[in-house]
Amino acid sequence: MNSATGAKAKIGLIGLGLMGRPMGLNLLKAGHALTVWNRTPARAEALVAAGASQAASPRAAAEACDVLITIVSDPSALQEVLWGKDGAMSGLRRGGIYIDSSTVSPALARKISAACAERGARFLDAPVTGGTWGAEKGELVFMVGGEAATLAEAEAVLGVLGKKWFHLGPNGAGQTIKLAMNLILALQVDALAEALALVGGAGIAGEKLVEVLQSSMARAAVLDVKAPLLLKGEYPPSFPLRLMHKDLGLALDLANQIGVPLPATAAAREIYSSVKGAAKEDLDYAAVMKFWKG
Ligand code: NA7
Repeated sequence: MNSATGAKAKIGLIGLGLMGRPMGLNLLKAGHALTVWNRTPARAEALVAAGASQAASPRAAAEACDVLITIVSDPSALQEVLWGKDGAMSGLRRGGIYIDSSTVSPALARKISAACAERGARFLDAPVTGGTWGAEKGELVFMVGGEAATLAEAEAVLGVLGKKWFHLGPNGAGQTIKLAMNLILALQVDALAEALALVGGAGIAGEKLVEVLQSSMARAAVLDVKAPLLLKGEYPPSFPLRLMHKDLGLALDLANQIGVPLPATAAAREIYSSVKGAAKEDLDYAAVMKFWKG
């Protein structure tokens, strides 16, 4: 099959960080021809060893593919790869599909959508949840904004990277839902850290609290994944705190634009800011516990 999104579709992947690298490996395992580009070229080594081609620029990566995927840190990184020197936007093919899985602002997603339309390319904002674990297992969940017909064509590729996708509305809708979801995750972990600080301060082992929570209405998947990290005080980055901090900022910017107050998010962001400012290394967002425990 050699359609834009068929089993042998040519894929371009820009951004080979914690998420992009395992996603690229899954695309190769599924038999897709893969062209990659990363700002730090050495990070492409594992993928090139597994059969990917390394493009000389974002533009060259876009030119070489039917479906382009980007997954870079933040809005400025994405603007750089799209509109910077030899940017990907100038290489997008007429009729091609471009999927951005970075978490950025809904406004940027709409700006990209308009630029793609001018080139005759189709765009999906498709941020993900599932972290590095989901990226490695091919079990990411995509929150998609864009045309339903474009999503239908992209499903063969999304199905290699994830198990579920939700069509949420026009371009920008995927990013809006992603920011709302991350706001909840940030507050959940912040609340857990705060409660553990209270319990610890009262001389009771944090494990006791977690044990009870697991049998209560406060039970949540985030407890299974993050409570052990908070209890041990070890925070290897799965979803880095710097990125959660960025997402809280994006949620607050959006709230400001549309006039919705987010008081709990604003308070939590200050706490994440404080930990981020003091951190000397890249830590998971579970490190919000350091606000209380240093
Ligand atoms: P990482 O592991 O921090 O990786 C970020 C990627 O973004 C990595 O490939 C970076 O390249 C790239 N990046 C960062 N800034 C730039 C600029 N200015 N230009 C080009 N490329 C850049 O993040 P994750 O993989 O965990 O997450 C990616 C996205 O998914 C993010 O939006 C999350 O919120 C969700 P580098 O290797 O540093 O040269």
